[in-house]
Amino acid sequence: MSLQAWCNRWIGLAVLLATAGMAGFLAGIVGLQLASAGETPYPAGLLSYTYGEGSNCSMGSEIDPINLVFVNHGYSDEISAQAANHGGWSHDAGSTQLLGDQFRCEEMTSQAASNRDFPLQPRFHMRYYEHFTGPPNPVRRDVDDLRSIASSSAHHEDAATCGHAPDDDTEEFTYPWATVYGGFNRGREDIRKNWVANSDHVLEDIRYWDNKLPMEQCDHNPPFEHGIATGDGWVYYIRTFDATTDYDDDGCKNEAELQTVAGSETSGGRRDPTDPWDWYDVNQDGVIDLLNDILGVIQHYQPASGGAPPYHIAFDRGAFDGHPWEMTAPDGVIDLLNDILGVIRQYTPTGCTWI
Ligand SMILES: [Ca+2]
Ligand SMILES: [Ca+2]
Ligand SMILES: [Ca+2]
Ligand SMILES: [Ca+2]
Repeated sequence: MSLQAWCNRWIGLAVLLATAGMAGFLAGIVGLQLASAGETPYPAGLLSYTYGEGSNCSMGSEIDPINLVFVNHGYSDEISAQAANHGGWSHDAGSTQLLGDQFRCEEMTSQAASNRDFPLQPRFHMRYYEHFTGPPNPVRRDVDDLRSIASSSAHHEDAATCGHAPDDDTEEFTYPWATVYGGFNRGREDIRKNWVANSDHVLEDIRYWDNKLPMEQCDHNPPFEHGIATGDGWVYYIRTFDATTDYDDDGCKNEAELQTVAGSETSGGRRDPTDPWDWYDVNQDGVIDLLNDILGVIQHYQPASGGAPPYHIAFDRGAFDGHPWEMTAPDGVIDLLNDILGVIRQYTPTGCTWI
């Protein structure tokens, strides 16, 4: 078979392993625990390495393993801002690399590194790539960004005489949740420390991608310098929502909408933070109550298009599609079945809350 076909088969196998039960078995070996499955943000076809410029993302030109995936709000400007806020990774200098999926082989979107003022000192560094996965949101452009995913290769590296070189596998780094070896794994753990343990981002999943080719670094000079860095094949999926933001402007904040436990729908959960119609809060004050919301819809009862009283889109929803709170976009009439009963079904006087 051709090199390309062989490469595609290998990539397919890697993706398959990443999504299969292999993860649970291998978790014990490296001492990491697989997180609860939940939603599946893994985009089919996402490659598991970065590649050298001009390489066509082909087998044999791998450079760094992907070890992070930012989900839900993996927009490069946002990642850059978060990297600067959490750990001071504010320097965007470094060589470019490529990443592909089944459709593309493209240059990375951006990068971030620590130690901005001392570029010859050891530093953390990551490159990242946007993958837009969802359909455009017809309501708000910025909400589209919530549907984006970014994959990233993070590492810690020294400034060697030959250039930057990730810590080699002889170096051990201990975190409260794991001990890891080498600069690639250290970089990933530092993101977890800065973004999750010391901040409010969420480690949504840990998956095994099996991307652990030993990478020879420029300072590889045996027997004096080991110079080999190897990723351990594990990828952290980090949800980058800001808990205090209400992206879809429906009156319920992201973290509340993202609750998944049965029963959490009574506090705004099991909803979509990109869907402005699934929280029937007509004045967006965080509660769905009798006075403003239910009576508000009743007062705007207008079962025929163009009839009195005055129509306003805030009081209107379409029929629900799935759970009673999963209402579709306004349909131009405010009637009994969809709208008045719809808001009554979502009565939540205690408001949109989460723990
Ligand atoms: Ca919201
Ligand atoms: Ca919503
Ligand atoms: Ca309200
Ligand atoms: Ca309606």
